[in-house]
This record gives sequence, structure tokens and C-alpha cells, in this order.
Amino acid sequence: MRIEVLTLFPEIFSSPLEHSILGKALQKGLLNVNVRNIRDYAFDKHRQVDDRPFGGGSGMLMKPEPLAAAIDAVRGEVPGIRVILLTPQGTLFDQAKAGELASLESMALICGRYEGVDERIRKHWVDEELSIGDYVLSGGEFAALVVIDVIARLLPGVLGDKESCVEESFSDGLLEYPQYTRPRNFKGYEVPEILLSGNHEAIRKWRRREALKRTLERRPDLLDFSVLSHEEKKFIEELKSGKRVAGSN
Ligand code: 9D3
Repeated sequence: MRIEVLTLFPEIFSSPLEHSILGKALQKGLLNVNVRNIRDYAFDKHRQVDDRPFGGGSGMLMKPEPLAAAIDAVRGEVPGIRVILLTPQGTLFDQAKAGELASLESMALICGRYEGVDERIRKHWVDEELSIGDYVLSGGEFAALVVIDVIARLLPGVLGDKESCVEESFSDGLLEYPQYTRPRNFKGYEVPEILLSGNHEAIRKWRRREALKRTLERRPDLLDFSVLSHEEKKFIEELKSGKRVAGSN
């Protein structure tokens, strides 16, 4: 996959891209990230990238000419590239959207700064607008890094067999079950007996129930999308009606 990043702060990307999973994906040649400075596409005397909003109001906007020139250059170099603007007004970037984007050959991530971008860029130069959640960032750069990280680990060959995503949170739509490692007794706190039993079927069942309990407690919204057996649905109803369940806290 090829990702083009357009930003006024290209330095933000150097360190994160060298590390962990992203670094590995880049090294293995499974992912290629190219970061460009939008200011390099500002051709007026002062290389200006922002301007005041028509109609008044506080704050500055990203002016259209440099953005359009940068996007045109990228489209010229990478035919068919999907151009995505990171903005608080975008649709939510979630695991399903990540799966969709992971199958693209290339995408451009446009990082906004200031109060936003000129509406004509949004409307006529951009294919899609994404937000990473309901909180206020100071720009699109960290959102772009989140998108790159989430997509990188979905690319074939990036994760080893061990870490591969099948059993992970969100793949089955549930939160993770509780996990323990050595020592068995840590400052008086014990590991649940069942995990030491060697009974793999009992352990599997316990983990599934713990995942269901945790999801119901913390993220009940996720249960609407998870795939549950008849028995698991019954278990959830028992939990909801306050019935005591074996192994509960
Ligand atoms: C005054 C209204 N603000 C909108 C909520 C203005 C504003 C705040 C923050 C405009 C831009 C930004 C910078 N944020 C992003 O560029 C951004 C973002 C975010 O703030 N939250 C979640 N996802 C994203 S993607 C890009």
C-alpha cells in the first residue's frame, strides 16, 4: 500500500513511522508512506497557506490554492489514489472503515490545521472525509497517524501468525477477556484457578463469558453488532436481570 500524507508539519511523522509495527511494515516494503509539506505548493511571494474567513469570524482557514496544487500533484503521480481529508466533520473512522481502506492500493491523507479548510477543497478536491472520534485535536496529523497505524496492521504479512488479528478485541465485536501472566501470586493477588487447571475447554468458556460480562458492563453498544450464540444471548439476559453467575466478581 502507498500512503501520501499532506501536512504543514511533516516533522511530526518521522519518529512514529520508524517505530514498532509501522516501522516493520515499512521495512518489509508492505507499506510506503510519503510525507509532503503543503507549504511546498504555496507559490506566492510569502508562501502563505492560511487566510481569514470571508464573512468574518475568529481564526484562520487553510487557503485553497496550495491544497489544490498539492492534491493535483499527488493525483498526477498516483493515478486512482483515494484522497481523504481528516476533519472533525468527517464520518467516524472505525475498524470496519479500516478494513475497507486496507484493500486500497493507495490513499492520500490530508491533515487540516487552523479552523479548517476552504469548503471548495472539501467539495471538489476530496473524495472522503474522516474523523477519528469526538474530541478536539489541534490538527489532522495525529488522526492521520492513527489511520496509518490501524491500516498497517491489517496489511497481509505485517503481523506474525501469533499476533494475527482473528482472536482480538473488535474482530468478534467483544472486549478482551482478562489476562494474567506469572507470578501466580502477585503481592497477594491470585490468578483465577481455572486458568491453571489445564482444562482448555473450560478456559475457553470462562474467557468467552468474561468477555461478555466486560462488554455488557463497559460497552453495551458493542453487543448490538457482535455475533452471539443462543446460549450466549441467554447468558447476557441473565447478567442483565442481575442473576448471580458462577465466577462473577
Ligand atoms: C471551532 C470548531 N472546531 C471544530 C470542532 C474547530 C476545529 C477544531 C479542531 C477545527 C479543526 C480542528 C483540528 N482537528 C482535526 O483536524 C481533526 C480531528 C479532530 O479534532 N478530532 C477527531 N478527528 C479529527 S480528524 C482531524
